[in-house]
Amino acid sequence: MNSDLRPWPDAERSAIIALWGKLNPDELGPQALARCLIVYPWTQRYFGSFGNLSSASAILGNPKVANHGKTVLNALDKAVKNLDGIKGTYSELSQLHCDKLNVDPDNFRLLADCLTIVVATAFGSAFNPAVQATWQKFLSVVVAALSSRYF
Ligand code: HEG
Repeated sequence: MNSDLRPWPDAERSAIIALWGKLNPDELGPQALARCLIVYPWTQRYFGSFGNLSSASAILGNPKVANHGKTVLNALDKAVKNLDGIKGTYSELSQLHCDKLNVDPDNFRLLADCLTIVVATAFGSAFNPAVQATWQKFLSVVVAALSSRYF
């Protein structure tokens, strides 16, 4: 059942699935989270238990950051496999980030943007403007779903 606003056009659906199939979450997840913590240092406030985040190289070499980056990116698999019900798929995760972790929802967008940069770097010219448009649309739906508990 489609609980999101609009159905995905077939071309976008297949573009997301194709890109996801070529993407290595265990490699790109750590890179995306590390970038987010380096580029937007205030996001470090949620990771007080992660140890040394005192410099870019500390963040890039921090195993807890790497692990959590994997967790975050692997969680996107659920959205890719459930494109028509992303909001429902992430209702519990949204609740966790809102009620327990108290993560400011603006940060979802920041992490999504870092992820786009990491994906663009990994795919080079294959990440053409049309692919980027669809990828960012997908991430926007994910961000909206994670933010749903807040509003
Ligand atoms: Mg979140 C936990 C996914 C953005 C801070 N995050 C989690 C978990 C998942 C997840 C799957 C584990 C949940 C569990 O243990 O049940 N996070 C997730 C996604 C995205 C996201 C898919 C956005 C694409 N998270 C996000 C952002 C921040 C954040 C932007 C803060 C800037 N997440 C956060 C923290 C935890 C999680 C602090 C708990 C980490 C821990 O203590 O291990």
